[in-house]
Amino acid sequence: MISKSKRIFVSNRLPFSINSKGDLKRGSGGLVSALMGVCQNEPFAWFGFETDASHAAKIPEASKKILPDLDCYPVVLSKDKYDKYYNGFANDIIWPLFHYESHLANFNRKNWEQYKKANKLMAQEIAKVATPGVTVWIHDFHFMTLPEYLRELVPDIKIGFFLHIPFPSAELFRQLPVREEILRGLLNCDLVGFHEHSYLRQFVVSLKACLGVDSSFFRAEYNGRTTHFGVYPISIEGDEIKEKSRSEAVLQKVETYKSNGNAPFMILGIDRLDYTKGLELKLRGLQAALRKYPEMVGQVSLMQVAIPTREKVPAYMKIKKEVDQLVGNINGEFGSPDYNPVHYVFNSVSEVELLALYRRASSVLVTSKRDGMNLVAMEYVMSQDLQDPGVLILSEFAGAASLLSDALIVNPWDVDAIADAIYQAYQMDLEERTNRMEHLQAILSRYSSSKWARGFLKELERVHQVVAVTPKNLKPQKSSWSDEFNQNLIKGRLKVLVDYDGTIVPIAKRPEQVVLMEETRELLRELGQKADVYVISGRTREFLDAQLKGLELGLIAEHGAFYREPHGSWESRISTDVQSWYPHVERIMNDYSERVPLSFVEKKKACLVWHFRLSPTDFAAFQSKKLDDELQVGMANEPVSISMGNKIVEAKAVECNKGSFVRWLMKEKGAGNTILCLGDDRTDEDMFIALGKSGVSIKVGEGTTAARYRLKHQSEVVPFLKDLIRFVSENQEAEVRV
Ligand code: GDG
Repeated sequence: MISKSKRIFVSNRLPFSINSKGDLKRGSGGLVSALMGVCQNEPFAWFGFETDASHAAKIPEASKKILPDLDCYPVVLSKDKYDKYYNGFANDIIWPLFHYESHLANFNRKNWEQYKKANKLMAQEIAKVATPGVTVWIHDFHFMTLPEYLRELVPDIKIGFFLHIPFPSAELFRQLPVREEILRGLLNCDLVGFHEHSYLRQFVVSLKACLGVDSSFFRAEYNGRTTHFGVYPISIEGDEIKEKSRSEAVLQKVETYKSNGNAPFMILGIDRLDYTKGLELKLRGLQAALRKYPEMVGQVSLMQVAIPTREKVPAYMKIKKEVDQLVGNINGEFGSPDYNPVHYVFNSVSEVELLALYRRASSVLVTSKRDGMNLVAMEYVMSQDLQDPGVLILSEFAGAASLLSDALIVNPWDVDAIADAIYQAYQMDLEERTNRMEHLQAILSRYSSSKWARGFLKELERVHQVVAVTPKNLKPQKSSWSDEFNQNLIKGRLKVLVDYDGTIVPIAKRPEQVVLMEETRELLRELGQKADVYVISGRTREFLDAQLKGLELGLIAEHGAFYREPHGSWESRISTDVQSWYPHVERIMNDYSERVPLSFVEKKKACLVWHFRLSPTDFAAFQSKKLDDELQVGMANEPVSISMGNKIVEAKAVECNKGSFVRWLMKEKGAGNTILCLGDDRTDEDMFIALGKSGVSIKVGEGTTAARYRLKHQSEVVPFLKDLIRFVSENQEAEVRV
């Protein structure tokens, strides 16, 4: 069994494999180093597929000898099944579609079925050993349905997912026949992470377009649970690369590269021979550069290492053919007996060779058409000698471009722009090269891949604690709150604070249309005879007076700004100057009402609310964020708090806060009396937080909350009030008997 303290990582392959000679081999990818780095001195487990059962049997023990803290769990999948899941769906559908090459994505339902089966198998294997509370971090597009299967089998675990490739434009994603299943799978996570903001933005738009799920940039609520989103650009272990690239073996190798006939200004390309990497654009760029700037002929060459990949797939065969031809053309056009413009290596290289090439190269040229991040660019930066650094030329379509802004950023589709960037790099003086490289190294020195992994895991722990919403605790927990009362009996006279809209009355499309049901009115009357009942609302005094006429209740209007006891008169709790901000906010909100159809401003004494419930959703949601931003900035020094609620933006005097009212009540009248708060929206959260553990807080409805108990739906409020009345009566009778 894997205990709570152990983390589980899941990726397509394990960090170790057995090679043809039967030796254990450590994976060389960035992910392996990042996760290994985070787990030093901590026990952890790693799940991945293995197609050879005899290799699978050896890996756990063999890997222990190298990393005693690691438990490897190879999950055996036959070659045929692996091929359908991995090549047939992940690589043939998701990879091209997510890299904007949708014409190469050929959907085949059998492969999709096998993808799901492979994901299910992985879930079953993890479930065999995962104990509740454990953290599972799933990596990449091979496992987009795994979170759902895993959540079903072990509900109470923390699930994180990181996508290493781009998330495409929602317009493209919508082409995927199984788009809903993929998104639903991911919404079973506690945290979903991306390399870049634009990927997250497209994901959020896709949630709306495909599932109709409204979400902020930061989280979405779906099926009673909250999934958080974040942007976590991966990095490399910069210090490690720095050190290794200065090792004796590497420096020796650099010398051999200096004398092997490459031109003085050697440009380097390190890419898998994948159609996403834009190798043909790179070659065309070089060709254009040599034509446009003839002084570079003989002085500038390209060393292109193209790592063979998926050689039998037609799209890969096609790109290989095109690259072969272009290399031939360029060498034919510009080559001479002592000058080879393109040195083309169709093979992988050793780590020492790779680092030596980085050290030798005057420039690295990355022309990816789309690339989740691109670690090659980062490795090049960290291996540079600041005494005489090279120049990084980087495609604006690689995620790394958003971090490495001191590179020469190019649009790889613009062949002339590549040519100009090569020329600029060729001519760049030492001072500029050093300045740029210093900045780039400073960025990567502060941000390593193990920091990336730690950051993600920390956030996963945090959001899971905050959310704590599982289908289990969404059920009404009446027994729990009454248990609590049983233990304490009710101390003193029970004080009940109930919110109005969404709590004792259902939410109505237009705020003026709400009606208090006769049954609820009677229950409030009855409860008011046995306890001190307060209705606490954002509504005006006039509204509450009119709606709750004839009932012996305390009333709190405008979120705590005004207060009256059952037979008393209204008292103001506002001590700051409302006029300093009110007219300005009113003017700004009026502007937005004119701009956004069907939106309107609700005016109260100490509070202004812009409503957009009836307006065109996307447009109004965007405008609401702008309004919120404008008011936050403009009113920063005024005694007003600005917040966004359910289809509203609200500006309230600082005293208009249900939490500060609860604190006041606890201090003035709470001593020795039990307090219960019931509410449904964000403003009620202030009450729950203020009450903390010293009372009973109950959230009505789904979503993240600081309350300690929950009623699943507004319709459960009436039965709850009945229970409460019965409970208070029984308690009072028991007290009398005592
Ligand atoms: C995916 C995303 C994202 C390459 N050839 C050799 C070799 N390599 C190493 C490089 C680098 C890694 O492989 C390649 O990483 P990339 O980031 O460039 O690309 P993908 O493999 O496509 O990775 C990508 C990444 O996930 C991480 O999230 O950045 O966008 O597509 O570390 O050095 N290493 C050796 N010999 C080679 O011939 N030794």
